[in-house]
Amino acid sequence: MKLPFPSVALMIAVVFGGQSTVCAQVFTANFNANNGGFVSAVYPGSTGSLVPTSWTYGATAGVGASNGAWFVNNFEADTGTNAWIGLTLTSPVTSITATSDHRISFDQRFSFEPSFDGGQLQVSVNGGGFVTVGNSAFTAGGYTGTIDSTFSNLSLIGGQQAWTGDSTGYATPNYVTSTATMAFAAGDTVQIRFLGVWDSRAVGSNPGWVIDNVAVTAIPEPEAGAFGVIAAVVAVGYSRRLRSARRERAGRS
Ligand SMILES: [Ca+2]
Ligand SMILES: [Ca+2]
Repeated sequence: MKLPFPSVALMIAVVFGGQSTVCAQVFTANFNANNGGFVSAVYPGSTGSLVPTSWTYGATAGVGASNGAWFVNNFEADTGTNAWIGLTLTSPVTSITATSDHRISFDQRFSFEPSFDGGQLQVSVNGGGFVTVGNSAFTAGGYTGTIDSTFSNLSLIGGQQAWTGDSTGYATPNYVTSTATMAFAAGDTVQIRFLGVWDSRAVGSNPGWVIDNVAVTAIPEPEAGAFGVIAAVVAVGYSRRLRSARRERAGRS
């Protein structure tokens, strides 16, 4: 192909992603009209001898203190040491309709005894065992500390990262939005649950942990609002013709 000097064929292909920019919400619960079908339970194998409090649905416990949410107050698991009690708050089963990354988000406010009591987010896929969501999955509002593994070495979550201490703005009160990203496949069934674990003696302020505005959202690919730009620069014979032109100019001078 004969190309005019300078023989640069510049091809820029700009491809705008045509995918929808609307994220598909597959589960949402703001607890304003009801408890969202969530269920409280004592974690099997809890070792404390004292009777724990329970997760409670409150019609005016949530964000802004004017709408519903789930909350749990702090308690001592035992009068001695090295005992713990876990309380779980589990969502209904949610069906996944698209194979993609999903965003799990919720608002929370907590006051746990720092480094000894704490909370985690867990997920069960297709009826399997609940697995704690690792801190690396959080893009916002991740875990705030590591639970002691010496004094509380028998705690269910000893040595693990968890939400512990007071959440940012707890006293105000403000809520922290936590967001984790996980990949699910179309046809999966998913349950999420909040696991709080308390050891003996000292406790945080009440309410100990408040959960509101839980949502699971499918993230389109590419990400909403993104567009791909593919730029290809093809320089055919540029260097050869440039050298040739230089020789021509040199010959005329
Ligand atoms: Ca609410
Ligand atoms: Ca404690």
